[in-house]
Amino acid sequence: MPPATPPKDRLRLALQKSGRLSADSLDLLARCGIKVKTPKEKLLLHAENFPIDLLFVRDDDIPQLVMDGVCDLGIVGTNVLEETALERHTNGAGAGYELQRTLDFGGCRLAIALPEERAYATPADLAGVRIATSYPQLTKRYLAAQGVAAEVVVLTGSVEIAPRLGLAEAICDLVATGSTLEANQLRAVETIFKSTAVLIRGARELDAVKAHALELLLRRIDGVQMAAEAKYIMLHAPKSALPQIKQLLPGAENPTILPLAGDDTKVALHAVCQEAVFWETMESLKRVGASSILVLPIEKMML
Ligand code: PRT
Ligand code: ZN
Repeated sequence: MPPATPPKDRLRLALQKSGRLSADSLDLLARCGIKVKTPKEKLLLHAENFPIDLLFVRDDDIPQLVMDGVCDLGIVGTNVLEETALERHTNGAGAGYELQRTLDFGGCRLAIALPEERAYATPADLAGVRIATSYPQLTKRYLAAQGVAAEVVVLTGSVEIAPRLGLAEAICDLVATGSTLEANQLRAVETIFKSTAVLIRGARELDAVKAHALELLLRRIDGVQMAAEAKYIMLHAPKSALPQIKQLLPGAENPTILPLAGDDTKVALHAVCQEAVFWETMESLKRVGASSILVLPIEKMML
């Protein structure tokens, strides 16, 4: 069935087709209540219940698609975004975009790593070293800022094997857990960029219909992201312990206090905590007299 909204009124969002950001990007949209039929063999999918079309592409293409106005929105790592923006500046191409939201997935860092046995104290030790990377712009920017003259060798994949192949003495690559570096007997010595997935939009102004849809989408994303952190806490407490209990609740405002049937000395307390509730917090609550403590996840939130 064709979508109810005409294409010109539908937002077009570029997403990674397959890779580390794909599942989380689709999951975010699903949590925002946006339904798409998942067969991703299709390049372009229409959402069934929201005026948005999804374009599935390689992550490296996402910044261009947004900056060139082919797509209104994109979800991409800031590593790829910043590298593309720097490259376009270097080439004199426009690199306009607006950051809409920082997302809670895709976290990693771009780090310079050396063979484990190689001595390193300061960035000056990189002088004259060949550094293999898929991020030449970010690497060169870091080296320039440090005033270090090193050679940047561009590789598009498997950067971590460059030292063993004798292509370079160091690498500058993305690190998440660090296990890839460890498996290749490398150690990170400098973090040059911290990355996370973001939602961006092009610099061009949207017409009123699309602008309204974007506003709605952003509000839902905020609701999902707030809910991901937040917890609903319920407990029983002696009335006398309420001041201490309220102080222990992380990021909670105005809890609801309800009477407990058959017990005048105790009340039930319900509160939304904006931050994680750790075991340590629950243990402290118990110590000041709380009992029957329940911590529940929150699916959606609108303040
Ligand atoms: O095909 P396409 O071009 O779309 O995908 P891709 O292969 O270029 O990218 P992909 O799917 O690997 O990563 C997409 C994005 O995920 C990256 O641009 C980052 O923004 C983000 N991301 C988060 C990561 C990692 N974590 C990550 N660990 N991207 C890559 N890695 C790689 C890293 O390059 C290294 O090889 O994972 C390895 C290190 O992982 P650890 O856990 O061993 O440290
Ligand atoms: Zn890529």
